[in-house]
Amino acid sequence: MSKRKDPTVENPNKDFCDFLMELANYEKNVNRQMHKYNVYRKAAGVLAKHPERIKSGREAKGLDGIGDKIGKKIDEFIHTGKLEKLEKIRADDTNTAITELTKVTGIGPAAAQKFVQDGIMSIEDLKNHTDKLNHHQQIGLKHYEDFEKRIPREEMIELQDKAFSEINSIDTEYTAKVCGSFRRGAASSGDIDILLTHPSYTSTSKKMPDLLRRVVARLEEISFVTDRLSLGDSKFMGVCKLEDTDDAKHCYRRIDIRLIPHDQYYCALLYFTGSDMFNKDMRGVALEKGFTLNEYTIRPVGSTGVPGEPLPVSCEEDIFDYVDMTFKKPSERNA
Ligand code: 8DG
Ligand code: CA
Ligand code: CA
Repeated sequence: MSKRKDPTVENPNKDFCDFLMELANYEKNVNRQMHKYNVYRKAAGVLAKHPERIKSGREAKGLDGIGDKIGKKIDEFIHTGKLEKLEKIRADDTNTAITELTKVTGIGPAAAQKFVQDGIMSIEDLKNHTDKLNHHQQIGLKHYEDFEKRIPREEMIELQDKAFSEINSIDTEYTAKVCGSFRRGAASSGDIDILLTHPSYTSTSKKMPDLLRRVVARLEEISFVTDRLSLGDSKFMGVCKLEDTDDAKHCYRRIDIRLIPHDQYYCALLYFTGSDMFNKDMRGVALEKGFTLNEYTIRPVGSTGVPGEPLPVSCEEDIFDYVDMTFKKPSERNA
């Protein structure tokens, strides 16, 4: 999951969302309390979608996903313009160091905590201790400034076109799709997420890592992919960049390519289109209706609680049909 939000959407409750996201990230990165992280994130998401300015904690509590504690924080923020809890968090050097270090791709909460124990408190400190970084973290540090920048939609389209024309020139039977926030119509994206599939590769055939490796190798040959962060049988994480010209300099961008078995393509497409909040909600609905849904399959859950065989899926609509939800276009999945 990327660490930025799309800032281009208007939001009358932005200051509330900001402090909730700051608390969310604190819970995730410093305390590793994923449940609290999700509670704050959910509340921020609900407020971000609310079309009017919230005037009290009481009013906020009327919204789905906002309880007593968050209601109180909203009141405190309205009355004092700040939050005592956040002021304390920000005043703690360890907290701020962990928060800063986890902005580097490849540095998670655990690694950040280790660095801080070794006295490495900032991005600047990391630059003086690159020997302590693994390969992924070194590349993350090298492109730290670029990776913090969002990718405008026009550039996403250029990146997509470049990648797809190469993929197609290797084998026209590949299907590739950019998902994530781009598919949801976002004006800017944190990274480029490509799903790749091929009719010869299914969940019952052997693994076919070469289908992914050939693509990565070709994209490297044309200097589109500039670094590898990791390459497995079905997932590539790396760095890409458009060619600079006299009037356009380009940033280094994060790219993920996932090779998906042909019969699992639509479950993967749904999952990797997100948003991850939308996925959580839809998985909840699926469970209520007696199905278990993940990035691979949708399966009925019998009275014993044991999932059955995967159901046939030949488009995203099929999955919505199974769980009795009206179809939502990608642009309507920005929960
Ligand atoms: P962004 O890059 O513009 O910031 O947003 P994004 O495209 O929505 O997020 P992403 O982090 O690139 O993840 C792509 C999709 O993957 C996301 O929309 C939904 C799905 N996804 C989840 N949970 C998770 C998760 O824990 N990690 C990752 N990497 N992806 C997840 O539903
Ligand atoms: Ca993305
Ligand atoms: Ca991604």
